[in-house]
Amino acid sequence: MSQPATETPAMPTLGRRSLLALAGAGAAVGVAPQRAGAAPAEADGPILKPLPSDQFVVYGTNAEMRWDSVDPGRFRTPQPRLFVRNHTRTPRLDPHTFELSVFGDGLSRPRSVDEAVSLRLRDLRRLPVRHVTTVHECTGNGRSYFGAQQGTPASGTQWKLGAVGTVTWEGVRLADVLRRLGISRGAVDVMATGLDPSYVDKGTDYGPVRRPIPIGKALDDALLAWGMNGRPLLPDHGFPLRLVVPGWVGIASIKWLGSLEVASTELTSPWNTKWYRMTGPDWPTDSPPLTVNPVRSAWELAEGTQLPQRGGAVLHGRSCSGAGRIRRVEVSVDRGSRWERARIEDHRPGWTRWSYRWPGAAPGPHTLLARATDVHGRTQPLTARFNDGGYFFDAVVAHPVVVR
Ligand SMILES: Nc1nc2c(c(=O)[nH]1)N[C@H]1C(S)=C(S)[C@@H](COP(=O)(O)O)O[C@H]1N2
Ligand SMILES: [Mo]
Repeated sequence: MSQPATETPAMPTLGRRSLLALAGAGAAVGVAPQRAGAAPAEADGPILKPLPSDQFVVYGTNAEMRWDSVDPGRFRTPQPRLFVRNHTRTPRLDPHTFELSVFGDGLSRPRSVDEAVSLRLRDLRRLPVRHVTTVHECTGNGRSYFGAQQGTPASGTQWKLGAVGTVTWEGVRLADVLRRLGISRGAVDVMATGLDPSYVDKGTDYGPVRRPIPIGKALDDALLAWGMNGRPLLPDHGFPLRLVVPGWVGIASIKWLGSLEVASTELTSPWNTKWYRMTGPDWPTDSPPLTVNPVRSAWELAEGTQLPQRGGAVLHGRSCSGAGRIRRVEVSVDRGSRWERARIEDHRPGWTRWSYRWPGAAPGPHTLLARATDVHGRTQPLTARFNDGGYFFDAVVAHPVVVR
């Protein structure tokens, strides 16, 4: 696809079988959710796609995109270049036997796990197909700057700013699936559970990666996606099916989606009680689970890039917000005394590319600052509020350059 259509409904062509499956009747009912569909092959690493060192920085089971490898002319992040965040490892799943189980007491006809409706990919593909462009970003993006810039390191993957991308997903609206199955008026939460191996940390087995979202978000714009940028999902990004929760913390978008529980009560998992909430001395003990991503900005430059004494070079960067588009980007080359407007290059869903004409400077070390503001007036502070998990580092990052 050449243009990122935000919403491209195709004609609904519901065959009889899928109507039956999506109505929860007939042979599709009564199959219990299956745990991990395939054991990882011995030789597999935690990430299956190639991670060339000029494009990625690898941290164990995770890998971030190098901003200096981004092509300024390309709006979307190619799937092979998108960051990967795996709690354990990428499973190899068979799309032909793949089934998504849907159950819970929030369905209009409540179903136990044993009575779950099983949906095949072909059942889902009969619903209206949507293409949605989103910024896909990890909650911990920028975490390393809690230490590097604020002197208060937070434990967890020491991402710089590359745990983000903009992609166009292909799939069906979760609302279309749930409405056809029938949801009760009392539905509260939808728990999405992955088929990757259980997450074990310091001797504790937390079970499979899973996190609930409120029914309102589920019915608003959540997608069940099988494609990215016109291709099937790569295994690392959730093949054959993942949840996509636009604008929200990356953890909400559960990969390798094995089951959905629609519940009439609030659901919890360690991923919304223990992690992905603000905790620490500065936060109340009952801080809610994190949802909408903050505003962040990055330069498409390596740290320590050489810039010319004489001005004129055009520098590029991108900014994004989980809440909507970016309205304004300001740049400072004098550590924040003066801010100038960057030139905004995109007015479409996803992140915003911008450019700035380097004015030139005396030889020596210098710092570039970029600060974005979204359409809701949310902007980037100079200091991010510390939290134990190192989430939501949204402060302006001081990008070092050298003039010679
Ligand atoms: N099943 C499962 N889903 C998951 C994860 C995971 O480890 N397992 N990681 C989450 C996190 S923390 C993020 S940021 C995104 C990363 O998606 P990506 O690897 O496709 O970029 O997936 C989320 N969904
Ligand atoms: Mo994440």
